[in-house]
Amino acid sequence: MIKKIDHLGIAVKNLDESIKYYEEVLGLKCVKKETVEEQKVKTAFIPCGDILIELLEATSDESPVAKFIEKKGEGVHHIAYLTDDLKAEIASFQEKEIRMIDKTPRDGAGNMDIAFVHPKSTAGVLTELCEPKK
Ligand code: CMX
Repeated sequence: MIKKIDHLGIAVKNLDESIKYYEEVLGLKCVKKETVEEQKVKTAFIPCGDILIELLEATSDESPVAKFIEKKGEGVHHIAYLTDDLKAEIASFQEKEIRMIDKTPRDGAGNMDIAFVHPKSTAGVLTELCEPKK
């Protein structure tokens, strides 16, 4: 079952420069930075209420985030929904003929298993499903 929005992923060119806006202007606080090798990104997590802002900086030109910024510029990259059963969610999406980028869970930031859903199946919004690792 989808529980809530877990985080908003925002593609940025420079993590440290972008954190300044969230901390100095919005008055929020970056609580964690983490590199996710598999996704070729550096991430920074900034809580806002019970939702996280996840800033994403590419660590390679081959990163999906580098490609996104090249095409669209910095900005909102994906929405991530928290689920209590990622595998069941993936199966349910596939039954409904929704195009999964990840057909099996993979490692994400924040000690989560994640799976991405293609934006062409989700009214244009790259969507992540995530479940805390057990
Ligand atoms: N949001 C909305 N649409 C997007 C998008 C995004 N973030 N990224 C790409 N698209 C659109 C493109 O604009 C394109 O649309 P058009 O054909 O109308 O131009 C279409 O999707 C296909 O894009 P593409 O450029 O041909 O394909 P890419 O090689 O860039 O791949 C995608 C796009 C979504 C399949 C790829 O980025 C992907 O697999 N993403 C999932 C993994 C990821 O994003 N990881 C980084 C975050 C990791 C983390 O949060 O930990």
